[in-house]
Amino acid sequence: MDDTGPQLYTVKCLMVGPSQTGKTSLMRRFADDCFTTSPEATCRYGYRKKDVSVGNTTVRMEMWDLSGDERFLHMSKGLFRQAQCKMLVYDICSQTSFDRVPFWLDTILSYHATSPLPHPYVMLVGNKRDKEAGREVSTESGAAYAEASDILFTETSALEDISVASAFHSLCDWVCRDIEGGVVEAQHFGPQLIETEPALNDTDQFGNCFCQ
Ligand SMILES: Nc1nc2c(ncn2[C@@H]2O[C@H](COP(=O)(O)OP(=O)(O)O)[C@@H](O)[C@H]2O)c(=O)[nH]1
Ligand SMILES: [Mg+2]
Repeated sequence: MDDTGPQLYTVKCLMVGPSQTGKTSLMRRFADDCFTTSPEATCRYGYRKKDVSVGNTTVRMEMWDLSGDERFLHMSKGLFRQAQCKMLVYDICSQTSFDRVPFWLDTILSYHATSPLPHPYVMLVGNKRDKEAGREVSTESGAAYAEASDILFTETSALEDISVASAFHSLCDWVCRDIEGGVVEAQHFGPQLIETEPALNDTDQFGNCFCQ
């Protein structure tokens, strides 16, 4: 029995991917258990947090929701560097959004190149699974891409609350498994990070609000 009591890790999870795929909706469904048909467009980023239990461990998941507008990606360097996990979201009813997945994964990997972590901890998410009639991307295509890229995969519906919590939980499980297995040092998820906001560098300052 561990006499230090329950562990508490902080995991920052970046919501990335093209616009209109449901990043904000997934975050809100998970954190607030709500859904709106017309969420406000994401200006630069949004933020939520939620505690997740993994065995005797509590993971405080901080979700940072990025704008999907690729033109403003360079403003989010600090968030890419600090977030240990990423949820890469496309819309199963939009082949165009799936076609941008490699771009977003390359971006994640380029920031990960200088990270001390062994993995970029990415979950590929095909959202809007409730709209089967409009499906343009097969489940097999999503799964095959994820397997070839060594990342997790699931399909979700923020609208109908399908597999949303389990997607976030899977990322937490992956991190906790790696900490327990000695694959990654716990200090990267340490309690000292609790309540901290990302230290934004010069290019990360708000300035204008880039709504899309
Ligand atoms: N049918 C359906 N619509 C969704 C789902 N998730 C999001 N939407 C809708 O898709 C649009 C874009 O969602 P939003 O969360 O703003 O996407 P973001 O730009 O990636 O943050 C909004 O009209 C949402 O109501 C879903 O799971 N199913
Ligand atoms: Mg958004």
